[in-house]
Amino acid sequence: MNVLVLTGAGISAESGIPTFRGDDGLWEGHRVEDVATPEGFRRDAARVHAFYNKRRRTLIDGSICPGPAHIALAEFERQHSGEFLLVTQNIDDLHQRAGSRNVLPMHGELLKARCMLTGDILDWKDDLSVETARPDEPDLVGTLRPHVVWFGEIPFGMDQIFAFAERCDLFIAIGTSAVVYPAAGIVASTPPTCRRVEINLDDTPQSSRFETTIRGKASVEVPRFLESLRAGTD
Ligand code: BJW
Repeated sequence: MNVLVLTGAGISAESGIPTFRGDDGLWEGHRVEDVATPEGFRRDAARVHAFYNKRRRTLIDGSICPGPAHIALAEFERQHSGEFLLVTQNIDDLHQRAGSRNVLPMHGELLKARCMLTGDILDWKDDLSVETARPDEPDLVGTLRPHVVWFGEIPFGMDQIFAFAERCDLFIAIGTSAVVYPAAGIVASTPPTCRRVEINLDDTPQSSRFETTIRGKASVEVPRFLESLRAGTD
C-alpha cells in the first residue's frame, strides 16, 4: 500500500507553534504580503528577517518538541512495508526530530538559509540580517534569505509529490486549512481507488473530497487512526 501524508500547521499547534490563520495565528499582527512574499522581502528585508528570526529562535530554544501525532507518523513509517511519503507544509523540523525519514518539506525549512546569488542551501540556526556574510564565502554579504516558499514562488518537490499522489492508495491530510495551493490540490490528484482521510479540528474547503473526515486534535486522532489501520479495524 502506498501511503501519502500531507501535514499543515495544525499538527504542530499542540507543540506550541502557532498556526497561520487561527486566532493568535502567525499572521496576527502581520500582513501576509509584507512577510511572506518576495515583494515584501524586496521592500523590507529587515522586517522579514525579524519575523523568521523570532520563529527560528523559538524552534530551537528547547521548549518545542514533536507531539504524539509526529511520533505516531514516524512509528507508522517504520512499520509500513509499502511506499510512504510525508509531505509537510510546515517549515519546522518536528517530523524529522520525531524520526520520520521520507519527509518532503514543500514550503522549505526554517533551519536552512538559501543564497540568492548561487542557490546554495546552508544549515542555519542563527539570526539572519541584511548584513549577514556567508561563513564559507565571507565576501558574499546580505545574500542569504530564509529557505522557505513565499506566495508566488514554486514549492519544492512538485513533480515527486504529484507523481506519488497519482498512484497512492491512502491519502491522509492532517491539520491543514486547505486554502493554500498547490498543497490544497493534492487530494484532487489522488486516483478514484485511493482512500482519503482528513484529520482536522474543523471542516475545510476540501472536506467533501474525503471519504473519512475525523474531527479532533491531531495529538489524539492521528495515533488513534494509525493504530486502527495497523490493527485492521479501520
Ligand atoms: C488542527 C489543530 C490540531 C489547528 N489538530 N488540526 C487563487 C486561487 C488558487 C491559488 C492561488 C490564487 N491566488 C494565488 C494563488 C496561489 C497561492 C495560493 O494558494 N493562494 C491562496 C491563499 C489563495 N499559492 C502560491 O503562491 C504557492 N505557489 C504557487 O502557487 O506557485 C505557482 C505554481 C503553479 C503550478 C504548480 C505549482 C506552483 C506558494 C504558497 C506558499 C505558501 N507559503 C506559506 C509560508 C511558508 C513559510 C512560513 O512558514 O512562513 O506556507 S503561507 C502558509 O500557509 C504556510 C503554510 O504552509 C500554508 C498553509 O497553511 P496551513 O498549514 O494549512 O495552516 P493554517 O493555519 O491555514 O491551518 C491550520 C489548520 O489546522 C486549520 O484547518 C485548523 O483547523 C487545524 N488545526 N489545530 C488538528 N490541534
